Amino acid sequence: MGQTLTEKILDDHLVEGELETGEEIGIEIDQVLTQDTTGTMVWLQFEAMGLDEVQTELAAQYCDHQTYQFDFKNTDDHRFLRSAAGTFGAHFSRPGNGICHNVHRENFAAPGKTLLGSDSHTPTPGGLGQLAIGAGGIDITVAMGGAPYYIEMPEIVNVRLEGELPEWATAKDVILEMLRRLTVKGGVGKILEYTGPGAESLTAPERMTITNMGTELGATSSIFPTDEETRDYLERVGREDEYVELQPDDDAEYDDEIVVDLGELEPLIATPSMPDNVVPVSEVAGADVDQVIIGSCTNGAYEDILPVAKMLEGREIAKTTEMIVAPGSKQASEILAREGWVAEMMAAGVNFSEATCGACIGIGHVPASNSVSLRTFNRNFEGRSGIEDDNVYLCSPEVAAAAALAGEIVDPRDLADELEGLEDPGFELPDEYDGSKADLIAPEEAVDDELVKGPNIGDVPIREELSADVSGEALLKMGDNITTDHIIPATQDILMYRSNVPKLSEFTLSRVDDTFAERAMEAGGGFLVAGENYGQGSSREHAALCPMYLGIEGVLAQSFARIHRANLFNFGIVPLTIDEDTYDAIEQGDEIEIVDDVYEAVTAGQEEFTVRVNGEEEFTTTLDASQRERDILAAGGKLSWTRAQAEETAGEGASPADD
Ligand code: MIC
Ligand code: SF4
Repeated sequence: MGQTLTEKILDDHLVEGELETGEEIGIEIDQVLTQDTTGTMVWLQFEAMGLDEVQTELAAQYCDHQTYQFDFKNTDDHRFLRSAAGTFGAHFSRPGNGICHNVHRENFAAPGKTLLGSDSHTPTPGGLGQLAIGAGGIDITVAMGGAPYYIEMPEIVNVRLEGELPEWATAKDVILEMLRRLTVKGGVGKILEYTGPGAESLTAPERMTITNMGTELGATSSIFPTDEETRDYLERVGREDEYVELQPDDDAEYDDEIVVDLGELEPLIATPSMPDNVVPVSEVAGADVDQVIIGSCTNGAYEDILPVAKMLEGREIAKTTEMIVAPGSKQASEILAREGWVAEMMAAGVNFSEATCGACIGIGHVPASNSVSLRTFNRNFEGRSGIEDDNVYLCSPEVAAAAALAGEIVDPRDLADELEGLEDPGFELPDEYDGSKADLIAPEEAVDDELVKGPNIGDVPIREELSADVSGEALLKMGDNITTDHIIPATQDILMYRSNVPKLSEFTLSRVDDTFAERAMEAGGGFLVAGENYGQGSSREHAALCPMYLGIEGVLAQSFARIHRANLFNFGIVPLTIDEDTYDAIEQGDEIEIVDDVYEAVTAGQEEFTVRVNGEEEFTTTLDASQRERDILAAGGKLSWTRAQAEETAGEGASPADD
């Protein structure tokens, strides 16, 4: 039987298990990436594990999320990260050099390689045929130490693209259409493999907009086969020799198939406040727009900004609207500046920003009260922009630019009818991505050889072994689709404590209930109760680490998002799946008790756990986990487990010599 492209890459990297859907597999990781807000924990854990040198082919540390350095704590983090990259052997990308996914695809992403990154949008270079997966920080640490990455073999879905994009429809509309159809949980447990003539018709950067935002579907990863478009992109970034031809076999068997006819797409928009609230732009046309932002790892590349610049050339944006362009990489800014496009945009009224994530997580350009913001980003979770009752829409750069010109949401096709000379700007790559590499420090150029820790860099908290008795209060009951932005927001006031877990923990779930952290501390632990898709969104392990610090022992949810579920195991919190009746029956404040010797049952492979509520009613819950995950959970998390493993191996290694 033929293989899918994903199976081929997995097969090439397989060190344990079989490629059977649902089975746990261990794969070798070639490249890792981390960024400033997850990276500090990655390296602190690297140090705590006693590791001293990166073992993967390549590791890259980016500083991209909080580059304005509002507080010395941010700058201390960046300083620590440079010292860690230098000390342990990773590439270092200075603050302002760009968003990790953009800089990585320009400099390191390679077809056929595996990439693991502590950021949920790590799958971006899937558009270049790289198998890239987002994970929690400690999974990156362990992979950098040379260990395989373990994952449940996902279903592989063939997304067959037919036809070609019509005028004014873009790659962003392809992924918005996928979100409209599948919702934010439709990709959980799946890798989406794009094929067909429509896939061939897209350039590599367009493919990367789609693979980037596959994360919003909850997918493990998204990938395209390689072809002349891939080669063309690699040639333009000066790495043509890294091209490898990769295609699924003609008789490859997929678990499912979705067909999207590109020819039928039109400009789409995700309305507040979920990326899957997708409608045609025309449906919301006429709404006043106060702010427009072009940027992010989804649509912040040179190729995404150029169409905007062309649309704005010789025009001015509406007086009622502010427009910000925040490029995904400094290289994009540099090329646009050399070509004169930055000046054109400035003349049109654009506020041109440094290359950063920034506004995407509410750091800078926070919208005004009761205002509408149109962004080319990937997430519009409520409050993520930095103001609680925000109205953030997600759309293509073309739709965003049209709104800036009109001062209201408008279908760019209608605006083109109105504005003389306004044409679909098309999609163009620069001849060469020839920006400076001054902000990249290769391991051999390292300027530090020891860790530099400012006062904000704390210790890594460690949980004790799982106990036999797990009981406590249901401290908080939440609904469906709770995001990690609810659990630990990434806005500036909170983000600066990412390296200081005791302080950061004070903000845990504050967006849902600002008394939570205090109540949890007072109670000395307890449970969280949630509906479907708990923990969707980012990879931030702090969303498990902080509840762990507050003493949370278990989460009862109808379903979990993939990365967050792994993070719960990694920090020793028991994730139990409940059905709808159980969810309905449990109230906040109820006393919960797991009626088993939990340590014994977890390690013995028991799947069903009885949960007693208020000493009376009993419900059956499920722990769906591999033996490895169970052992990690029982050990109190991945740090303790990995240390114990290392001691065991050292012990075994020592005994023959002792004899
Ligand atoms: C995000 O888009 O939410 C982030 C900020 O990039 C996160 C990482 C983090 O929280 O540090 C992600 O996507 O994993
Ligand atoms: Fe940065 Fe936003 Fe991309 Fe996350 S989604 S990496 S915050 S640009």
